[in-house]
Formats: sequence, C-alpha cells, structure tokens
Amino acid sequence: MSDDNPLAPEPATEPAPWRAPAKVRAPHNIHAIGIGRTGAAYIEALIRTGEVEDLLAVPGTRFAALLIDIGDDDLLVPGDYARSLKARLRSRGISTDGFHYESLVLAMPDQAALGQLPKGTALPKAGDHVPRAIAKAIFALNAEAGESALQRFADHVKGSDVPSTVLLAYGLAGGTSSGMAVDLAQLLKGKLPASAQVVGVGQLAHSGDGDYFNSAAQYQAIDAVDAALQSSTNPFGGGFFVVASEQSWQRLSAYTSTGLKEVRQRFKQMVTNRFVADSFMRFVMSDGSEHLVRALQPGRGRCTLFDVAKLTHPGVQVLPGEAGSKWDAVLQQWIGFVPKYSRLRDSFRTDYAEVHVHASHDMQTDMIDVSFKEVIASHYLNGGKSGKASYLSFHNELFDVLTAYGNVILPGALKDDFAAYPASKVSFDKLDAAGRLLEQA
Ligand SMILES: Nc1nc2c(ncn2[C@@H]2O[C@H](COP(=O)(O)OP(=O)(O)OP(=O)(O)O)[C@@H](O)[C@H]2O)c(=O)[nH]1
Ligand SMILES: [Mg+2]
Repeated sequence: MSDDNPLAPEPATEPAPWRAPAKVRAPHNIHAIGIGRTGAAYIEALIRTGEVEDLLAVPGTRFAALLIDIGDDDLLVPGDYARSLKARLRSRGISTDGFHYESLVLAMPDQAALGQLPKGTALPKAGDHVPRAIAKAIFALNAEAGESALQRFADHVKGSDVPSTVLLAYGLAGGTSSGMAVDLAQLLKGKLPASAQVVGVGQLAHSGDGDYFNSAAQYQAIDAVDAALQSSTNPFGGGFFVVASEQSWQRLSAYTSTGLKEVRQRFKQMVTNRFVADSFMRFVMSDGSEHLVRALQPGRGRCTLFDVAKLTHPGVQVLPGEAGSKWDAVLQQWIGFVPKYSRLRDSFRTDYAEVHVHASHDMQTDMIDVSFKEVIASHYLNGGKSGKASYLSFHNELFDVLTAYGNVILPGALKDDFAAYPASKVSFDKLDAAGRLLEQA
C-alpha cells in the first residue's frame, strides 16, 4: 500500500481493491557473514526463521553463512541451529549441497605477536571486549585463514545464477566486529561475482547494554562506516542498515522490575537482542526478499535506519482479556515514542519511509497505520505532512495477540544524523591517549 501524500484523507467509499494475479517471484539468494556476538545472533536468527529452508527448496538457490569471532563462546548456539537446519533439509529430501556453513574462531595471540601496544596495555581474554585496533591486528595476523574462509564463502555464492544479497552483520558498539568489518567487507567485495551485492548491518547499542551503550568503539565504528560509504571503493555497494534497538529495550524494560536485578538485566538484554535480530531477518526473508531489495534502493551511499519499534510486550501494560481500548492508548503512546528512541537527531529529514507493521488482527491496524504516518511524516519526511515524500506501509499478521511492533525504515542518514554519534564521541573523548589509540582504527 502506498500513496504520495502520507496524510491525504481516505476517499469516503473505496472501490474494491484490484489484486494482481499471484506472481511467481524470481528467487533471490540471501547469504550472511556475522562477526562477534551480535553477528552470531543475526546468523542464528536467519537460520531460525525457517524461510531459508523454503528458499533452499527452490532449484538453483544457495545459502552461505560464515561466522567470525575471537574465541568461540558466542558461536556454539548458531552452530547447533546450523546442524539442525541441515537435518531438516535432509528430512525434507532437499539437497544440503546448497547450504554452506562455517565458523572461523580466531585465537587471542601472545602479546609479542601484536607488536608494540601502548604502555600498560593488558591483552583482553577471548570473550571480553577487544579494542578495535587489537581486533584489526588479530584479523591481519590471521589473514591467511580469513582469506581462505572468505574464498570458500564466495565460491559458494558464485555457484548459483540467482542474484544475491550478502549481509555483513555486527554490533557497532563491539570491538571485535567493528574493528574487522570494513576491512573484511573490502576483501569480500573483491571475491564476489557482480550479481551479488554486499549490505552492511550494524546494530546500535541500547541503554541497557552497560558499557557498550554509547561506547568509544561505537563512535569509531560509525565514523568508519560513514567513511566507507562515501569512499570511491565503498564495499557496501548494496547499502548499510543501522539497526536501532532502543525502543525494543525500552518496551521490554519499562514496567518490569520483578526478579533478581542482574539475572533480570541479562535476560532482558538477551530477549531484546534476539527480538531485534529476529525482526530484522524476518524482514530480510519476507516475500522472497522483495522488500529488502526495494527498501535498499533509496539509501545507497548512505545509512538506512532500521528501527525495530516495539509497541506492546506480552503481559506488560496490557494483559490478556483487558479492554481493547486500553490497547489502543498503549499502541498510540509507543508509536509516539519512535522519534525519542530512533537514535536519529531531530534535524534528520528524508524523502522516503517504509513502515512494516506486525500486529494481530484483534488490534486496530488502521489506527496503527494512521498514527505511524502522522509521527513519521511530521518528524522525518521532507515537507512534513503535506510534502511529496514517499511513504509505504505494509501489514503482517501476528498470531501472538499480545505483541505488536513496526519496523521503521528511513534511508539517507550520514553519521551526523545519528544522535548516537556525538553521544558515543563523549566516551571516546574521555579515554586517555593510550585508550584512544586502541579504539581508533
Ligand atoms: N549485553 C548483551 N549484549 C548483546 C547480547 N547479544 C547481542 N548484544 C549486543 O552486543 C553489543 C556489543 O557488541 P558485541 O557483538 O558483543 O561485540 P563483539 O563484536 O563481540 O566485540 P567485543 O566488544 O570485542 O566483544 C551490545 O551493544 C548489544 O547490542 C547479549 O546477549 N547481551
Ligand atoms: Mg565479543
């Protein structure tokens, strides 16, 4: 559904909608590389969606996944999911030749192997935060293993004539991933066929992420992505999604305070990060990836915000059996929070927006639609409510009657459009010279 003027009044009587005959979609391959803990969560989400399984049932398609981290703590669970995907393919009689999965575990080297580190620097343990410069150095030390894993990945991508998108997913606030991501994307680009586009996926940290929230690494990571996107050798030719998780965090943590504090915090972090990664990958795979391919078009050479704007959480503020009118007020309240939690600055404007609403049919989907249009147009679209910017909205039915969310997609952002950028710079500026040297890269 789309219209030029987002807030144009609906005609009083609408003619019956014309429906195009069901089209046979051309298949589109999705492949993914994940770095660090967040990258692993995105690969796991992709494998868990089930859509990959259906994609591989189509003749000629392929799927490759590669995970890279220092230490293997965060790679074990996705590995289990990959094994079970293989088993499911076999049980359906689908060839497993189309599925390539590899994890590359890098070891923390000796201090001596890393050369001159700033005085007094202790090497982190594998699994802890690795400063960006050390992560880069470790990637360089493992160049041979990295090159050959990327080559195997690219060879698998090349084995299909179907056009492909290769996602490179990671946490912007992490050191391991953000330190390696751009170099890795550059290497990858040189190995892929012209029919494959590379798309970056960088998740911003949220305020429940402890030291990762607005971290010094995130400041450098946003800088590096911005520079890469604007360089003549931009490795993210297909675009770059910046994924905002703040509203999903706020929606889960507001009004929940039972349980042991530390356990509660860890559990909520896990639930939030899974929810965000799942929502993103469900979008990627939806309708044969046609939404992904379209939504990337207006954002080339800049970042495209992907804000997972959660509106309700089961059992929080709204309970089963409560009056629908209570739900409406909660939905409107949380749609109104989008500008507060999107991590975009108030000055950001664009010519294009998409909102993908996920709600059960019990919820007032028309009201959700109108509210999103009102909020997005007035805050982010050039010309505001009466401008000519494009606004597309889509509905997906959720069977879970207590959950509703909208994926808000806004292309055209540069680093200075993100509120997260100056906020992370504050952390960077607080570091001493040695600390800066370690996160700078
Ligand atoms: N605290 C927490 N954060 C998570 C979890 N899963 C994903 N994250 C995200 O991870 C981000 C931090 O980046 P990581 O992916 O852990 O970083 P990394 O690439 O492994 O790099 P290091 O900092 O060197 O470990 C946080 O901002 C969260 O958004 C989780 O279960 N708990
Ligand atoms: Mg890590």
